[in-house]
Amino acid sequence: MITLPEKWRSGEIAIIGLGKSGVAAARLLRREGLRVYASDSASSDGVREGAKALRAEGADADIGSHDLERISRASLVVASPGVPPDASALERAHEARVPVVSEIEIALRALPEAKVIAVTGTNGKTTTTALVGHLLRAIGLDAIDAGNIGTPLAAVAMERKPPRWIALELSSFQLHDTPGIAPTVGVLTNLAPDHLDRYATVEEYYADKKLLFRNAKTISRWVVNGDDRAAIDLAREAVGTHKHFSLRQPDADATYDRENDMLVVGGSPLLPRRELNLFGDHNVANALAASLAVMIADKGNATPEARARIGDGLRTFHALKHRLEIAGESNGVMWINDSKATNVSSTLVAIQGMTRPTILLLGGRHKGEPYRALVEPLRRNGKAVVAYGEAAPIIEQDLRGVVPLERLGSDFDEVIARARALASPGDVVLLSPACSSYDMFKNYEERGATFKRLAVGGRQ
Ligand code: UMA
Repeated sequence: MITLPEKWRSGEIAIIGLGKSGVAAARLLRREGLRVYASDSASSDGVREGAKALRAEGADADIGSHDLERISRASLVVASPGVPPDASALERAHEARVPVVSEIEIALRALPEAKVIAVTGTNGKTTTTALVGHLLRAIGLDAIDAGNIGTPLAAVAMERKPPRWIALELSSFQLHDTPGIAPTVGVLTNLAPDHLDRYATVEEYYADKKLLFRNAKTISRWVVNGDDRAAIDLAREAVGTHKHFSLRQPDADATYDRENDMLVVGGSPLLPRRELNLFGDHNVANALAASLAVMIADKGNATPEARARIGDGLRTFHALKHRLEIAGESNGVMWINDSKATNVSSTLVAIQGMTRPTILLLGGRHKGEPYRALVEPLRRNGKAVVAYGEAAPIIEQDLRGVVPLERLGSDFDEVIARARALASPGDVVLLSPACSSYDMFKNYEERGATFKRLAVGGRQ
C-alpha cells in the first residue's frame, strides 16, 4: 500500500520518461490499481520495450512525444531524474499546477518501514552507497543498494518482502522532487561544481543537494565531510546529530591516522589502511563515511562484534566497475578505466592519485565546467592529453601548453590507437573523461566497456 494523498489517487498519474525509474514507478502505481499515463519524448528500442511492458500492465503509454494536454489534466506527475525542469512536459505540469514528484518519493511512500541511509554529494556517492550496503550486509542485516546507483527504489518497493535496510544513492535531480525524504542517516560526501549543463549556477545545484536536510528533526543523524567547508556549511542549519569524517583532523568522529596507517572510528582503530582494497585517499574518505553512517544508524551496529564485522566488510569490498578500475596491462602499459568520472573534480582526484606518467583521455559531452583545475596535477603526473568528442575544442583551449595535447574527433577507436602510440612501457593510459558520454555512447558504462575491450581485449 502506498500512502498517497487522495487528491493524487483520484485522477490519472502522468509519468514523464520511460527509463528505469519511470518504468519502475509506473509499475508500482499500477499495482495499486491507479490510472497511469506514461510517455517518453524518445522512441528508442529500450523506451519502446518499456512502453510495451507497461501497456501489458494496464497503463497507457506514448512514445516519441508527450501529450501535453493530458499531462496538464493529471492529478500528479512523476518526473524521471534525467528530464530537465525546463522540458515542455514539466513546464506544462507546473503551469497547470499539477504536483511534480520523483520516483523516489513514490517509492518511499510505499516503504514506510524501511531504514534508509541516504547518500548524496558530488563525488564518491556511488562507492559510499555500495560500501554502506556491503557493510550492512556484513553485519548480517537485510540490506539493498538502490537509487542513482542503478536499481530504482520503486523496483525495491515492488519486492514481495522488501529489505529492512536501504543504502540509497540520491542525485541532486532526485532530491529536487522528493519532498518526503527523511533518512535514518543522511550522508554528504562532498561538494564541487557539476551538472552546469542543467543548473544555471553552482548555488542552484548545491540548493538541490541541501534538500537532503529538508525534513531534519532532532532524531536525525547526519554524516558530513569534515574536510569540505562547503559541505559543512550546507549541512550546518539542519537539526539533529552531526558527525564528521576527515582525512586530516585527528579528532573527527571518523579519521585516518596516517602515521599508524589506521582508519579510526569513534576513537578506536577499525582497520589498517593497507587492508582496504581501494585506490586513493578519496576512497579512505568513502570508507570512513560509510562505516560511520552504518555505526550511528542503529545501536546494534556499533557493538564490538558489529565493529569487527564492519572491519571484515571493508576488507572484502572491491572497487566498482568504471571507477579507477584496472582494465589490464599490455606491453608494460597500464590501462585504467575511470569512465564514471563525468565531472572535473572526479577526474582531478584520479590524476592526483597516479604514480606513473599518465596519458589522459579527456572528452565527451561538455557539462559547462572549465578544465583549468586539471593544470596542476597534469604538470606533475601528465605525459599527454588526448582530447576527443564534443568537448575537445574547449579542452584544447583550457589545457593547451600544459602537457602535449592532441585534439581528435569522435572516433573512439582512433582515441585508443593514439593513446597506444603515445604510451611507453611504465606509463598509464587513464580514461577519466570529466564529461558525460552521451555524444558518443549510450551511457558511461558503455564507454567504459568499449575502452576495456579496445584497450586490452583487442590487443594485437
Ligand atoms: N525524456 C522525456 N522527455 C524529456 C526529456 C527526457 O521523455 O523532455 C526521457 C528520455 O528520453 C529518457 C528518460 O526521459 O528515456 C530519462 O530517463 P533518465 O535519464 O531519468 O533515466 P533512468 O533510466 O530513469 O535512470 C535514472 C538515473 N538517470 C539520471 O539521473 C540521468 C540513473 O542514474 C539511475 O541509476 C536510475 O534512474 C535509477 O534510479 C544514472 C546517472 O547518470 C546513473 N545519474 C546522474 C549522475 O550520476 O551523474 C545524476
